Amino acid sequence: MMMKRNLLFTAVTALFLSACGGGGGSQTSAPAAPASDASGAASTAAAPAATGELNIYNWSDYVDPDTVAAFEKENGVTVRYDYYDSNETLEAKVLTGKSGYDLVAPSIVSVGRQIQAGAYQPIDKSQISNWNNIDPELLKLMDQVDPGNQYAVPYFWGINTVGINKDKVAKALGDMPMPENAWDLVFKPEYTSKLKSCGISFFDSPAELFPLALHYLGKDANSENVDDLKAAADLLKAVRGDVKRFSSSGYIDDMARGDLCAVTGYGGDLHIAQTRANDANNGVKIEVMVPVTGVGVWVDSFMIPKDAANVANAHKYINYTLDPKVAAQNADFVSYAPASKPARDLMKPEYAQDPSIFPSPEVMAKSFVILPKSPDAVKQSVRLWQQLKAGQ
Ligand code: SPD
Repeated sequence: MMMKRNLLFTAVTALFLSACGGGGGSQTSAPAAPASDASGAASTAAAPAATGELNIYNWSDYVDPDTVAAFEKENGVTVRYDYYDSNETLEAKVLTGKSGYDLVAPSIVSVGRQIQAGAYQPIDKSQISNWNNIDPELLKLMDQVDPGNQYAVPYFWGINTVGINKDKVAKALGDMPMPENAWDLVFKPEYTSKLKSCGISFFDSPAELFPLALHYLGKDANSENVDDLKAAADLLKAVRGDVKRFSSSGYIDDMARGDLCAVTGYGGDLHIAQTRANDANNGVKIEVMVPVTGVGVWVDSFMIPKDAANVANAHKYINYTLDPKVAAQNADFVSYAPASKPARDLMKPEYAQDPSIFPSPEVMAKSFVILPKSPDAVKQSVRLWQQLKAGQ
């Protein structure tokens, strides 16, 4: 297990060391369920058992509605698109074996376990002509949980970090200067006691929050040691009373409205909050911070559930999202780093060069990949999490 963890870390460091430039921009509206107008263009691809439908279950705020609409139009396929905001929710559905979906997008933390549980069917790479666009470092990283890259096709990767409402934080801190380590804002009582007045939000997921707390304490972010997990829970308990809400997606609009001032969040989602505030012209200035002590890193991949009914369309959609132009437009909307490597150069420059979307090698060297945990460690962290939320 330790060797696997080291390999994962080495691979992710290589990913960021090898990163190169591109550009960015984004839209404001929440990605509503795409129009379901299958306008008919007959598919020309020679795919087996072509159907007219595709059922996707993916993270919220994780696709440009235009990407889906264009796919529907080009392929004569009607897409049903549903959303989740945690790996736990997705896992509960795919492990039943009757998900009702043709495509889902778990994070690296869940991929290995779900493959072993028999939840997925292998990808037919002959149907993914854009396969070679995938960043090889991402494939190397995913190979550690999906040997041979047989089941999972990377979509986006990103970071777990801190976002702030600059003016509200400055006002709440008063004479107190901003900390050098941005994690202090959410994990250190001296700061949280002040920021409580303008609203702190934490991820509503032990799998996201415990690694951040462990890393903050200087421990292995992926530690499964019971004492380490208890220490992380104690850290969180010390600031629990200052936390206004636990949310893994609702914080986006709360931040954009100015109802929260310091949150743990997904990097791209914090950018979406920033864009929504800018578009609303409401004076809310959001900063997506990149703490010098590092961030949590993840990769989300498309996978085809065992019970998928529209397998050919699932392959077509995966292939479509890897097209550099499509991937760049989609990435500009969701503000995450696309798995399609050539897409970065086609993104708007302010995103392609944004260190909170493509972190620097220095930050990456201090960061960690959120890795799979043993069932016992998951049970233990869930137990501690429930106590924390209950205020015990
Ligand atoms: N709104 C899209 C959020 C994507 C989050 N990816 C998963 C991160 C798992 N640690």
